[in-house]
Amino acid sequence: MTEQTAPKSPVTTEQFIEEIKEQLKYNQGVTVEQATDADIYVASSLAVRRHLMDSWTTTQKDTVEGNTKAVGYLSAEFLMGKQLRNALLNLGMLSEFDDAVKALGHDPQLVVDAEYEPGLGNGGLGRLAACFIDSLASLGVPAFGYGIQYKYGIFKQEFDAEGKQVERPDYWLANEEPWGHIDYNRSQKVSFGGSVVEEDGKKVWKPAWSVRAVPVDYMVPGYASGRVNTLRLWSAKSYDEFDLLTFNKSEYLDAVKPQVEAENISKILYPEDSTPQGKRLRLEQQYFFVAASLHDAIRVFYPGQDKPDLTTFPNKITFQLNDTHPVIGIPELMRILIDEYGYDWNTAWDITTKTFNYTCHTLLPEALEVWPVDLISELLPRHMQIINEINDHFLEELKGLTRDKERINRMRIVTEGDYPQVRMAYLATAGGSHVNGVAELHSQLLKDVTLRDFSDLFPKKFTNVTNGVTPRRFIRLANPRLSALITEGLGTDKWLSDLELLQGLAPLANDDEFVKKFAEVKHANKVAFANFAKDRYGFDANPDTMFNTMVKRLHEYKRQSLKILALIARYAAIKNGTINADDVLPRTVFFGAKAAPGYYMAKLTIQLINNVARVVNNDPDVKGKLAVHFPANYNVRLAQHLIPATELDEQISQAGKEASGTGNMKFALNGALTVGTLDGANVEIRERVGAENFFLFGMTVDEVDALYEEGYNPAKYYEADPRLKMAIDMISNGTFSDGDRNTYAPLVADWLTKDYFMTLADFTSYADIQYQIEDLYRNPMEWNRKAILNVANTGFFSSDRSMEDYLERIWHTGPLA
Ligand code: TH1
Repeated sequence: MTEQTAPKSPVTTEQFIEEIKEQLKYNQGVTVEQATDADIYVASSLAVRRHLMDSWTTTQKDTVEGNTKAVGYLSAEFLMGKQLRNALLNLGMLSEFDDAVKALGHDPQLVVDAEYEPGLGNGGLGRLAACFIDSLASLGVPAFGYGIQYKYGIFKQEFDAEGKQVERPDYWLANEEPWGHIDYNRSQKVSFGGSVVEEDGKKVWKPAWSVRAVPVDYMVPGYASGRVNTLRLWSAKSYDEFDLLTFNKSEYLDAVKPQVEAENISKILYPEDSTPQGKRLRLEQQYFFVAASLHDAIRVFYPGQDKPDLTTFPNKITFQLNDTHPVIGIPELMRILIDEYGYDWNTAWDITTKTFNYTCHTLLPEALEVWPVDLISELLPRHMQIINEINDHFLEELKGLTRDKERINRMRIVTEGDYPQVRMAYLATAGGSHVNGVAELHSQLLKDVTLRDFSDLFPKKFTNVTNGVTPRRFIRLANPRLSALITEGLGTDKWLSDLELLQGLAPLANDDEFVKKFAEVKHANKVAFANFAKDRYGFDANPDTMFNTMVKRLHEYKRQSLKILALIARYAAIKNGTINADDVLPRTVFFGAKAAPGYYMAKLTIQLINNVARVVNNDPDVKGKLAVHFPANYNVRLAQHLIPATELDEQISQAGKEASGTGNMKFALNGALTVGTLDGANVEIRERVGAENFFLFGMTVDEVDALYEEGYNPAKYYEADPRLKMAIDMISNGTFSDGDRNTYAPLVADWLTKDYFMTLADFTSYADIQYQIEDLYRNPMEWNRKAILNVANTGFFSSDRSMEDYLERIWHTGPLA
């Protein structure tokens, strides 16, 4: 990326005040005196949006008229976070905003807080999509994000009196939302069901029902690039054509039923992360947004053309399939080309395979989507025919490549048997040009295990692009103190658009003055977080203790239970005097995690964490030594507050299970040290920051495999380490359930008999490395030197770099001229 200095504000503070006043008057219809923080928020957002408008229209025009291929990022999730401050940063208006808002008698922080965070994603996958479109705009690459404007985003998490997770609906659109622009005039018709008939020797799909996909456009402003791309999220509306036949029979409610149900398609985000929910509505959602997006791209790139030459389509736009969720786009493009535009099979297949690429984000076999043939046939009968034909052609192709019949059989896109299924990852691999994993280790395991047959026969298709995160949101906005220190240390702010410049900080790790300033920044962030936590959640966190954080979705493979077991062991050791109270390094542990509403073990783990927190925080014996806090409803906003205040980050999944992780990158870039396993992007982070600046523990992928092979017996580990035995016994005997021995029995039984993710096997090395961590922490200068080296050496993990890798290895395109 070409380095940029911070952009210059297009307005003075005085001008901006006038613009806000004008919006207050003509949009909200309130006077300055009447205006609430929320009014100021809406008015200033609308004013900021106007400043983006010119760049937005020129970017769209250049995208269509220029000869640079655009990128279409198809994703069921975009976890954007709040928009206002990001737009201000990218326009260079942060300080003008602060001053204008103050002049109008409001607190800028409260105005920014009035924005309601859209939660249109579950976790890493959705946040990655948001980072990627930010980076594409910042690089000046023409791009569209395509997804769904869910009416209800990820549920709002609360905890009840027993510490159990309660899910509340997140009706984010109940608030005035100034960023999305609904464009009824660019809507698309998406059809479902019905049957396929033969007419003049051609197959013709006669659908049973249709919905109207209405685009809601969000501007995606680049940082200092002068470019503004589009995130187009589809919302489902019904057509007002009644089924008059039914209506005449005076069954009004039956007549409107299909209309009412049509709008359900974009009503709710599925709250499962890394596990699919093979539900009909989910497939409807997938087809809905993908079909609308493909037709939209044809409309955009061939304006007003009845018979466009779609053999040029792959030169206009390349579509990235974000996991398997949009893979139904492959048969849909085939259908469009053959049925709607009359191309023959081979031409259509050539266009389609050139158009799509597929990113796989997981290794868990249960997370690879498969759809029953029966369901697809019912919902999308023409697509099922096309998928069968793709499968037939593909099997023919394979026969030309190998004589190994078993292998060919394993690679079937459509399985055989009584309940045949379509494997979407296989369809994506066959129907696109490239397949990539999201970290080196993950891409390797994809080739060696998950998609091995494919990589053996099509080795050139496979590549890696390691994930990244945007430094604008996750350093500059989240951590202004560190940002200022980095700029001071480097003597430039160009690092925000060329994050490898952070390497220039490495020598400063030996400069005691700089190290002290760095320590002061971290401490100030801890104080700020403690104040925020007190204000927002009502708990006291002592900034003079080590801040140790584990935030991510709750999943057994991520092993929050390893953390909680070690924490209980530590609690017991202090209480029983096994360790001398004076030798205990005071620590405050923060958890943040949502569990899928139907994921029983994950929800029970949440309850356990909350109750450990309750017991520990109320025990005078450990007061000042150990505290545990679990703020509810972890989201992008909380991440932006907590990450900069964290000193020790936990990335402790079982090796071979976390595809990448992106939290790990955000923490390292904000100067936290990581305790972690050799999993996902941890491997690359450790390589870059140096083994001596990373707390490594636990089994490797090979050791994990060997142990499964040998026969894993978790009870052996329970017997072998008295700390572990003590922790589990305390859970069983009711220490964290008011004496009730049954509450956590399912967790305990699982640990002692199954423990699929080998939490117990990694316990000892995890508990042992804590001594090393605490020894280092007792030497603040040494700790902070290592933290600075983490910042200095993780510039690679900018999503700008990820985008450059995609451009070079997969998309073969670049910035607009
Ligand atoms: C996550 C991966 O678990 C994580 O390791 C990775 O960093 C992130 O994607 C971004 O690449 C995934 N999220 C989902 C969500 C669904 C299905 C599969 C995955 S993998 C719904």
